[in-house]
Amino acid sequence: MERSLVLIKPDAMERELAGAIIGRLQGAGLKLIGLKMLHLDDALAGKHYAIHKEKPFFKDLVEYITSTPIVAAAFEGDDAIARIRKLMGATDPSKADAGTIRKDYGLDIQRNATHASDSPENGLIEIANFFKKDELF
Ligand code: FUP
Repeated sequence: MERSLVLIKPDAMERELAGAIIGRLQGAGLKLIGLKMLHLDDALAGKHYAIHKEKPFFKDLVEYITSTPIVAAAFEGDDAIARIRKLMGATDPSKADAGTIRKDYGLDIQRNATHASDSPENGLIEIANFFKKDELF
């Protein structure tokens, strides 16, 4: 069993897509084990995107992800990391496969609707950044 953090990003929140995106993941057989709405502060945004700290887009990315409330979800399942990333599609929605969440809902490489963890290890770390133990079921 693997676990992945999924974020519904500001562009998707503004277009009321949280339910549709979570529904797609549940419909694909991923188990929802935690769910909350929150407005990230700079500290949590910086922690979540720490790996991108030196990238030229880091400042914009933190500004963007803190711009509106978002939804954070924790999902669990066999091979959950690869399955969720496949359902989401490429980072850049214009390069994402047809039928993926980012192709259908993403606007551009920054406003790409969703985040999902990229490894089982990061899934556990990212979920722990967003959820207390007693918020996971
Ligand atoms: P992903 O794992 O698909 O979310 O993509 P990355 O970890 O490579 O990038 C994390 C986030 O940085 C992306 F969701 C969007 C943002 N990003 C930019 O804003 N500009 C870029 O050129 C690359 C990534």
